[in-house]
Amino acid sequence: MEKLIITAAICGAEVTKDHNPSVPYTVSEIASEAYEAYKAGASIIHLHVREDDGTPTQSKDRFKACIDAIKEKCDDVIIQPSTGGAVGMSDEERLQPVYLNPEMATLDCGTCNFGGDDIFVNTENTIKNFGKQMIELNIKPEIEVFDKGMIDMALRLNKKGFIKDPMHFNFVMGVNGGISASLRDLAFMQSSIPSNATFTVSGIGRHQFNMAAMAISSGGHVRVGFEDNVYMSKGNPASSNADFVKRVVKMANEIGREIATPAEARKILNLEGDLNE
Ligand code: KMH
Ligand code: ZN
Repeated sequence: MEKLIITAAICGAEVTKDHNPSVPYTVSEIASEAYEAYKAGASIIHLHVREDDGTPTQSKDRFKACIDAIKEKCDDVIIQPSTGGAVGMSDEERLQPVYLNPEMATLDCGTCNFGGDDIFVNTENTIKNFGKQMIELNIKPEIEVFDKGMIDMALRLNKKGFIKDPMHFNFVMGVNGGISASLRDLAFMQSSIPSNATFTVSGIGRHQFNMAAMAISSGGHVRVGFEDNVYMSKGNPASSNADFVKRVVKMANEIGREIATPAEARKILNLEGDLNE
């Protein structure tokens, strides 16, 4: 099996310090959480940014400040800004970090209920527009899918030239409104992507570690972090994103799957050179 790429989703847009006081907001908190996760074994930082008071923002300047601060501590880590932002943001707002020319960025491939009255909206035209911009800017999309139909959308847009091969997916499993977090559904998702595609699994909430175990043993990659979960176990809050990463490293070590460095992750994900060649 190829080495395991661990992505740390260090703060997300919806989780707050009320959920866990260690959720980072400020530039220095974000840089420090990213660095600790990197030292623990994460090769990708999935990045959302906040104002100092915790308000989610897609401001290009704030992304630049956070990316610069992370790169100062660990310049080889892969930074993957979110283009999902927070529920309710406009497409223009959401797209801002791609103009900083990151190596990767997320490309959410469908609309999903997000609990209560929240709907995370991604119309077909939004996805096409985001995909096109990423091709023009030579950014590798991490295709975020919250349900199986979103894989089918990505495959259609791949055929139409809005997403390049080889595709890299993130199966987000266990969102209230998306596909459930189960072995059956992971097998369904995995068998629905092309054989040259790679995938990461993000298990939401209490599903984080059991889905990580399934991803590790099925040849997938793993995302963990406060964006997806704030607890190590029921009632036991994590003290940092690095806690989650360390546990995934331990799980992988136990079954003999090695951890990818950022350089190895770049090879596995085909990030080097011109993605359009
Ligand atoms: N915060 C969600 C609305 C992404 O990063 O691309 C969207 C999200 C997906 O987290
Ligand atoms: Zn995100």
